Amino acid sequence: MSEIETIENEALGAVAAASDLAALDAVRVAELGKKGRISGLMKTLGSMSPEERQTMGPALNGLRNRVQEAVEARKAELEEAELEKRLQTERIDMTLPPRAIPEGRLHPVMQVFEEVAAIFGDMGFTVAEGPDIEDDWHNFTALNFPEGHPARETHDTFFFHPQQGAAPKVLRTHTSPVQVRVMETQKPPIRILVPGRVYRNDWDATHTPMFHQVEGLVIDKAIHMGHLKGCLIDFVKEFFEVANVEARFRPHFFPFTEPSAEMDVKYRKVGESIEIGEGDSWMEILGSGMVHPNVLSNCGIDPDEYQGFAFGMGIDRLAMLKYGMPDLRPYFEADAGWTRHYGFRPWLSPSVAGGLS
Ligand code: 2NM
Repeated sequence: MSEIETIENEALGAVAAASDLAALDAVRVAELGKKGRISGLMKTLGSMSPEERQTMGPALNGLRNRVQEAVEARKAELEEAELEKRLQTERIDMTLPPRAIPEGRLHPVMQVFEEVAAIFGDMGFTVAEGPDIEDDWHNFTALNFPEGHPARETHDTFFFHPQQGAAPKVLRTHTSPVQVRVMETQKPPIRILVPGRVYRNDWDATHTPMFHQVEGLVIDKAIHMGHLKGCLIDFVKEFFEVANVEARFRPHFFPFTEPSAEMDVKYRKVGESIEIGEGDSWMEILGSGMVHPNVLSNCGIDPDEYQGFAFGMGIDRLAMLKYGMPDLRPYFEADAGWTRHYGFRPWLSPSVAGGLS
């Protein structure tokens, strides 16, 4: 047997014997690699006589090609076997029940949005929304904050860089601009509820620069303070799930309502927790009033034909009160432990008839 035949038998034997891809690659390197045996033989062609090269050249090329083909074929075989093995061992039985999977929770603020919307929804309100970035008209001027009026300063407004000639855009400081947009485009009767994020440049133990509000607006021909009181007292009873709520309406000032009133409710402390409705102390929970005639005319509604009431409340503190959360700061820290503890199961939509929480 010639040397070439011996090498070929040995090489093909080693290829056939390789039992996995790593072993096969070791054979390939030993024979065909830069320093491999067959590659070494190929290098000797240069120093042969032309006659010798004429026979050895094709012989060595043939050897190299046959070994290369054997390696490729074996590689395909081993890869196929490896895939088959993985398909067997990694097979999943889709009929098995799932293992415990991590479950997302609804943030208490979103839960309270849904609860408030359910209560007012039952009274015939629909939810309206609008942009977080507002212009000066919708956030201030239309709402009876005159230009240069000190009431504008009390809002700690975040301003955008002004565009040429125009008053700077703002991050809305309340959701009232949405009421303006609705009044500008819809004919009364209007009965809307406006939940949303609002922004003020204020950051301490009880204030965050972004917080959540719900405001409401009712406009019709003969709406009066009695409707305002009845509606809001009913709301507080439903929200805190108590039969009795003692409330008082205390005169206040807002540029967009006249008269304006803050609503206080009685409460008592029981140990660490707070019970709303009755007790020996008053707590302020929302602001309200009869929509100012200037606001109505600014929005294209005739104040001699229509009037209405509006109200607004901070949702973050309401959520703390209802669900006994002692601290506002974890609201925005995305701590999974906190959300597991205080969060709500998604998809269980609150309703007045079916239960709020
Ligand atoms: C409040 C308190 C009182 C209010 C007024 C209006 C509008 F657009 F109709 F003029 N929207 N919201 C309002 C009234 C908001 O928040 C404490």
